[in-house]
Amino acid sequence: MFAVVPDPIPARMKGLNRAEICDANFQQFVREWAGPRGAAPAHDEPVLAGSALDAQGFRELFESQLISRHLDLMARVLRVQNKVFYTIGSSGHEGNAMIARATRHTDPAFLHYRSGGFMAERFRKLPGMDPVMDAALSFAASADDPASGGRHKVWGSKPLWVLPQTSTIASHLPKALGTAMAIEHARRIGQPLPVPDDSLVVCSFGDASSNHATAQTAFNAAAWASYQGLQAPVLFVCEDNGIGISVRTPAGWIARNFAQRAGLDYFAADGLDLAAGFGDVERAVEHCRRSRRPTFLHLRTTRLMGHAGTDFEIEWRALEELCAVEASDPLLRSAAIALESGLLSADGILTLYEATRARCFAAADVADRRPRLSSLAEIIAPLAPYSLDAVRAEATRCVDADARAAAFGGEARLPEQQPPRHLAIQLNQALHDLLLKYPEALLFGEDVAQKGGVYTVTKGLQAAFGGRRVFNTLLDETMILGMAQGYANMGLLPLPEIQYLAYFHNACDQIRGEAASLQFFSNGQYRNPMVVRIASLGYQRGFGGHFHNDNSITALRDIPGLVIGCPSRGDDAAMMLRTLMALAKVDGRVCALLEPIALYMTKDLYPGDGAWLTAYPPPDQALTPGEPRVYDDAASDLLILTFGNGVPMSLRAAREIQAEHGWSVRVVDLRWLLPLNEAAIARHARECARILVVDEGRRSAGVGEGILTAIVEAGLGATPLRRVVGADTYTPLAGAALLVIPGEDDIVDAARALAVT
Ligand SMILES: Cc1ncc(C[n+]2csc(CCOP(=O)(O)OP(=O)(O)O)c2C)c(N)n1
Ligand SMILES: [Mg+2]
Repeated sequence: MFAVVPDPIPARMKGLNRAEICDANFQQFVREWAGPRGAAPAHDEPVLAGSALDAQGFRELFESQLISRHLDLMARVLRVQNKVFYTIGSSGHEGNAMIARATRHTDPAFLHYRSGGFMAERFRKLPGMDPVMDAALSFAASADDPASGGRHKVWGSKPLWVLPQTSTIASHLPKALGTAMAIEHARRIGQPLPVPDDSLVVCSFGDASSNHATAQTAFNAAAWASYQGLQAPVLFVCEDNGIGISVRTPAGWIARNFAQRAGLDYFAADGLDLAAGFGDVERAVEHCRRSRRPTFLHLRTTRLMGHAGTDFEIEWRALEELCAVEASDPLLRSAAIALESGLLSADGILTLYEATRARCFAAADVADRRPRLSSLAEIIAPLAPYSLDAVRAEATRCVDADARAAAFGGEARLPEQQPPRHLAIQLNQALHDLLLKYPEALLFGEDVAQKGGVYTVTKGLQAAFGGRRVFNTLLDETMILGMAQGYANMGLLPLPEIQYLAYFHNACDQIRGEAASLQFFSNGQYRNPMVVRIASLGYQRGFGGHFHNDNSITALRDIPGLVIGCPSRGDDAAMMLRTLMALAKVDGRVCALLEPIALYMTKDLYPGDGAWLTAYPPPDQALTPGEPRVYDDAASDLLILTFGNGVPMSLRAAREIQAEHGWSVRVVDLRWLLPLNEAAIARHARECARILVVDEGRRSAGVGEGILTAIVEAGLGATPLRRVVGADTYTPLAGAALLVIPGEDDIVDAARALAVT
């Protein structure tokens, strides 16, 4: 504790704004300093005897702390004037500036929301940048905010390798670890890195957040990696202020939980005291950089002014406790170091303090007068970039023909020279082609390597491309998707596999909150392209129950910016994969390929006809995103709009319907489920007399709702139409499964209902 807790606490202090109290405390503390005063050390001498921090370093860190503090104070004042829109501050955490000082600006950083000190210090690493102005623009949600373009208050910077984080907690740990793994991995496969080879990754978070499943996932995976000797130079920085909003972290919990954790090398540093803490911070950083091992730095901090501006701690916390916390303000300690060392006089400190305040308010004033986001088009511009021509060119770009022939074992063994095959084989061959085409592509997931996946889709790929490009991960979907983001951040092109759709759901946030949001929150400056393959949907005969037959894609369907493709046959799957890879490569898009499990091995439309086997499309063929496949474009009595398993079912049902009613039936396989091609849906709907929507998903919030909406919004709601859709239930085991998802009979019945409409 550096300041004295008033005793007794005057009643008037109860009504005061705690930010004002911290502000006043600092000034009073400096003015009333009566402690020792040394002869000022030279700039390269220790700031205090025995400190690893020299005077120059201390001075700069202190300035960074002051910048951070005054940004907080400014935000509290201007929030009520509607000039600032975010008040989660860094006060009490300013010591994290030491991490920035001890690392490089090319060490990718994924930061806690209390990183004002870190940012101010990292800004020193490149000339001509102004941390105050950048932060002020972000606080003001100005469209000129260099980090997010005014979309969110984030700590982020492209030139400084700070990938923007909003204020969800823990969700960034998996990708931080993934980025660290990628730094090592890229070298092993001979791919260039966008940062120096010996970079480490900084990842900070709060004490309460360390308990979160997503954080624990990353700690476990880091330990899992280091246990096997896999290098992962990530510096986890736990900024321990002892509390999460209002929930106390039990005293000693962080040390108890992490100090002895195998595979995580634990360091502790005092983040409240620059002179004492810096040496320990440096040691942790150097250990991580040199050993390339996951390192856990436990940084002591405190939390001043409540969780955010809306948190009136005085209403739920004892005043004595608040005063005690305020007395541990790290800025008081820094002022004491400055005074005690003789480096700065009281007047010097107060002048610097006021000058920093003025600088922050001046920047805020400028920021307030800058434009804000003013149109939807502007807001969503970076969300879903789509360069049609470039994507098409990339999707159909071929590798050298001789090299390709050699890779497949000779001209005669090229997949397009083979007889028609089923979906699983064509996916496998397409993946083979894509791993050839993109040397930076990595394929990974559970069981994908030697076994070749549960359904053999990835069989032989590890043998062909080696264990560095095709490999098994630990059994953890959150980490699989975190690794994908990390690899993408380092310039690789990940093809993660999620073994079953049901298991995507427990890792959904990695796509929803993180991967798909990166271009949005970085104003298109950062991107994490990937193609996530997910074995999906129902109708597996004799296998599995709900979790192997999950038919709901709703959780994916509303993720902004995500592209979802769902092929129903092998040739489409191959061409779709090429397009998705091109979307990832060219536009940085996050893409999902839903592979209908029940169609993997399907060979026939009718028993023995082989009609569901397809020729392998040569590598210069791809799909245009959104483009459906139409079966009998000339038919107009009945339109069936469907996808996935619904396609062969509808084609079979169409034959019965034709026989029964004499109708010509047009079956449209939408193939692309996000975004839905509403124009194509409307076109086909307009051209046909009746409409059936066959959606194997659930009744509520399924794709069918989107299709119907497109029809109605196109003014075609008067057309006789019906939806054939799964029930709102989980899928039961065995034959009972077929009672909850649509069957051919249901389609035929629905057509009958249309006939009497
Ligand atoms: C996944 C998630 N759950 C809940 C929240 C709401 N929330 C924001 S900060 C916070 C407490 C975090 O405490 P800690 O990790 O100790 O960080 P501190 O704020 O103390 O620095 C909570 C519960 C959130 N942002 N994200
Ligand atoms: Mg905390």
